[in-house]
Amino acid sequence: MKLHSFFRSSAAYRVRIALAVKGLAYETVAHHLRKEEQRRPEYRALNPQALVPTLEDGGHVLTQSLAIIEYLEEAYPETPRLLPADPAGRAVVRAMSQAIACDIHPLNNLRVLAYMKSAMGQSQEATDVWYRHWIGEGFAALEELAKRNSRGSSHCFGDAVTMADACLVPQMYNARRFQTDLAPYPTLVAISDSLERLPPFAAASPEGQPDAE
Ligand SMILES: N[C@@H](CCC(=O)N[C@@H](CS)C(=O)NCC(=O)O)C(=O)O
Repeated sequence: MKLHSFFRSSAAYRVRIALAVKGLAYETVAHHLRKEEQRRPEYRALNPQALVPTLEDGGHVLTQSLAIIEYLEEAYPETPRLLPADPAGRAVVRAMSQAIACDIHPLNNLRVLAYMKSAMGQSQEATDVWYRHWIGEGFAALEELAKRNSRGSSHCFGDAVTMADACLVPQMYNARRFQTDLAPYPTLVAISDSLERLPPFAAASPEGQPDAE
């Protein structure tokens, strides 16, 4: 398996967590996003969106982090599960994952921030305010969902690692990187702190990647 990644990409970080939890070995192919290596024609041929991650597995070329995680779940059913067994539980975990991957993250992606600065003439300060605003909106709702669904404040849902946890930790990393005030989200902070101590999450961290700076 090959994972096209960038150490600081939170979408790639989600997939790295899923691979590590499942114990699946892979090779990292790094694309430096600030150097726009993801826009090279060779990479676009693999992923027409020119975004990381992309997973290559046995002739399959897969894009979109949540789709990749669901693929791993189905293609490697003997590995630890990241979705609960019951349909309602699966729907809740998918909803929490999507609250991050579909509602927070796309508003704060590198290309969105770059567009705000270059085409819309916004300052770095204004884009930082924007960044923190959308994390705050999303985390406020997730805090409530986590309070309802976590058992013991160590996982987003129940008491086992799920796809929602693989989404929360990278988003928390971004929130901290942009100095977001996390005081209103004590449940999310407690869950993320506890998850970050687990070996698969530590192995997937940006600092542990071969392309880390
Ligand atoms: N929805 C996609 C988002 C992927 C994405 O936005 N990746 C970012 C890094 S976190 C990227 O490649 N950005 C490059 C760019 O904005 O040019 C997923 O979940 O995989």
